[in-house]
Amino acid sequence: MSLDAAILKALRSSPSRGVSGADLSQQLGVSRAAVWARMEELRQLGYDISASPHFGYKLVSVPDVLHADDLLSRLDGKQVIGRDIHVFQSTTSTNDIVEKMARDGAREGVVVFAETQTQGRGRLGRKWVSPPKRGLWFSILLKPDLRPQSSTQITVGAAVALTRAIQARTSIVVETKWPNDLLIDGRKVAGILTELRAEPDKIKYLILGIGIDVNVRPEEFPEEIRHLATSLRAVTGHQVHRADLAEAVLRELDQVYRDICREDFTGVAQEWEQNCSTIGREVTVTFGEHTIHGIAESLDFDGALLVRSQHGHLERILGGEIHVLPKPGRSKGSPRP
Ligand code: BT5
Repeated sequence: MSLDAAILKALRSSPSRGVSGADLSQQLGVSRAAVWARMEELRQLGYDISASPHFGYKLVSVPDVLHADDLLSRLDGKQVIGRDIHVFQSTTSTNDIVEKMARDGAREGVVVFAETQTQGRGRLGRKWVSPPKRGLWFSILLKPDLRPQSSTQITVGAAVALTRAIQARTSIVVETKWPNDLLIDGRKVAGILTELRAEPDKIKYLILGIGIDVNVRPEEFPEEIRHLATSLRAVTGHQVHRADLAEAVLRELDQVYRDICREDFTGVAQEWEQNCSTIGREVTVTFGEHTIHGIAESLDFDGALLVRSQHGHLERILGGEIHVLPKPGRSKGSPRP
């Protein structure tokens, strides 16, 4: 852990009493002058750190910036997801950076955030809009011991983790749409992009890319998606602290990932089904030229969506475009019962 991360961790562990320069210097094995110099640097970055002869140093407030040392200092050091964190001011796509790290042999669990992306992407070559400093745009390298067909478990697990973290930090209950959308009142607030390198029966590595619209203002979405997208700020009416949310998201992702690696996907699937706007609904699934129409019944053991087709067959859906049809209701002119 870097010196900045160790200092922030020590300050967080004693929020009311503060920590003296002498204690910090002893704890961290550096001089008091070195501690003082790091405090100055952190203040330059916007961290409000008070200092008094009586109480020592105290962390008063944290800026709304993403800072790798700050994020690392919030985690317990035993987690897989977030054992190494990088923050870029701008990238093409965080998935590209992680892909390169994976090819260079990085360990699983590394997380790359960017304050903005110039070529953020969704599935099937679609664009992902990433306005600077308004969201959490990040990717994680994972090496799960799963068959490629089961990678949907990771996407579904990520949706569960995001749902928990968003609810904990904002009290908003988001809906999930299989496999990768998080919605509020039918508008998309987050998306998940899972990209893999695999051998026929084993995942070599998987890149989990996540975009959360935290403080995006409606006018910052391009016109063509304004009616489809929303942000946590737009819904709550106030700014949401991105580093606090990032901390909650990383903790929940780590928890869910451990469950999946322990082959305990059932609990994750049940939680997903509770928040899901797809199960029980009439859906159309399109793969290229091919379309299936039916009722989404449940999730299979590996995360596939089970759809009962018009012809009564149970179809396992692992990809494609899913469209949830509106619930049947009375049309305007229909008589009241
Ligand atoms: C997704 O694709 O929802 C996956 C999005 C993953 C984004 C993250 S950000 C970090 C990492 N690095 C990347 O380059 N990507 C990942 P899909 O289901 O294909 O949805 C894409 C569609 O969502 C677009 O065609 C737009 O209609 C809409 N969209 C684009 N930007 C959006 C935004 N910021 N918020 C809500 N909707 C958006």
